Amino acid sequence: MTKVLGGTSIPNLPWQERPEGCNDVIWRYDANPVIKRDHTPHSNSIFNSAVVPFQGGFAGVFRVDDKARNMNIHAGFSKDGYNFEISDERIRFESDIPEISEWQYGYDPRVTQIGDRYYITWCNAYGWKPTIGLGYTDDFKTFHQMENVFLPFNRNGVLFPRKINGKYVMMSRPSDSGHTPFGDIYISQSPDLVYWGEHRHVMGPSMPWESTKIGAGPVPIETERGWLIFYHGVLTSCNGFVYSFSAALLDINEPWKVLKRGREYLINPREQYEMVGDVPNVTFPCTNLVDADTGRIAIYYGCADTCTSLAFTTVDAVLDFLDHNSQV
Ligand code: BMA
Repeated sequence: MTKVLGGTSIPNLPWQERPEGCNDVIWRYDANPVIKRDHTPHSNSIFNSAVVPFQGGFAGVFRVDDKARNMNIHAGFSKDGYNFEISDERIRFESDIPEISEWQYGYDPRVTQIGDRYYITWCNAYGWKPTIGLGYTDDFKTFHQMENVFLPFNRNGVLFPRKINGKYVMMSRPSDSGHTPFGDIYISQSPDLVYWGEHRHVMGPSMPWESTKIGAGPVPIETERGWLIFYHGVLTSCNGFVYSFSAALLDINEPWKVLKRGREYLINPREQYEMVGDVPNVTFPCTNLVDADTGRIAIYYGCADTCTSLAFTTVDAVLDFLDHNSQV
């Protein structure tokens, strides 16, 4: 088994064995979606959300669009990773920076644990324009907002789970004000989570399934072979965008160097709950929980901008796929 570095044991990781006769690298939970759109009294949809192990169970930050169609992020908890209690109120960040902390909208959170602290990155409106917001919590009750990471326009900010060469490292996807028709993954580095620079290009659109734009997905998984990441890719069809996802392996010390990258998607919209919803044909991963003991991975992904689903794989299954199906 390929070693997962810096990870933790998650004995209660949500898990189902690969169904008999299924050869897929990633397979879906048979009772998807795990979080339905009307999970809280005022939710229109709950999708693209982040879950982490917390106090023997799980906690998370969830993208909740309400019935007025405001886009917000909410805290939630779960004992088993399947049944969630999600607040019907948005997170209200405490902050010493009034210019930054006036809430406008926020979406697509990721949560990265570094030490005992949980950092939240999300697409945060500043001047009603999207950029990367950054905050932290120690208990998922009180949340603190820090400086925005970048100027608008940017989305899909994902923080690595440790410093690399003494610096914090974040992936992001510079974009425009709309439903951006382009997008590459970049890396930026920071000594203090406030000042970001030393930007590096990681990768851009390539194969047909990801030919319009790509963006980082969940928090990178550190393995003895490199950083394993899942990322989404978008194809423009005659009927609009199609969001699928695949995997890549990045160099452990210079993560802007791509060692392997999937030629094919691993999950694409094909189940009813992925093809039908507020935005049809979207599978959008924001979480990968990894049990360091077994290499099992549980992926939470948004479906059709409406609900949240679960899928399963293992570190070795994804690396084996990359070994035999890499485009680089
Ligand atoms: C992106 C983001 C995601 C969304 C996707 C598909 O630009 O807004 O939150 O899932 O579009 O609508």
